[in-house]
Amino acid sequence: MSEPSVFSRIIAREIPADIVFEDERLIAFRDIAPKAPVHIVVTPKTEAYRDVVELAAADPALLAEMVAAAKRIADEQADGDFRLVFNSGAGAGQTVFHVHAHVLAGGLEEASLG
Ligand code: DGP
Repeated sequence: MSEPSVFSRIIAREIPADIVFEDERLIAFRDIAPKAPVHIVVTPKTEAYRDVVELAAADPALLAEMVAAAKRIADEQADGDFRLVFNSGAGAGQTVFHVHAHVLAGGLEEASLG
């Protein structure tokens, strides 16, 4: 068995985090190194999926729950608009191989990707 991921340790309350949402299948907490005024990590409680590609193939309903949670968080913490980022692979900057979404919100107009 490999070590639990840092996110599993947050779920187990072994590492403190500023948790903003939790239900049976998901947890969401403030990123330790925020890249936007609102920067929340949304992650499944299961550590079964490394990245969004594995999650989408295995449990698309859980992926849809993550998107719905992101929208609720953006409604509560900002004006409802948000950017959803899934880093997939080390070459894309993924450092925690327990699938998660970055919800970025609040004053992103200056950092538009388009
Ligand atoms: P990624 O690079 O996509 O794998 O994103 C991992 C994110 O997780 C990164 O933005 C920082 C965040 N993170 C890592 N360790 C902790 C932690 O212990 N607490 C919190 N709140 N966030 C963490």
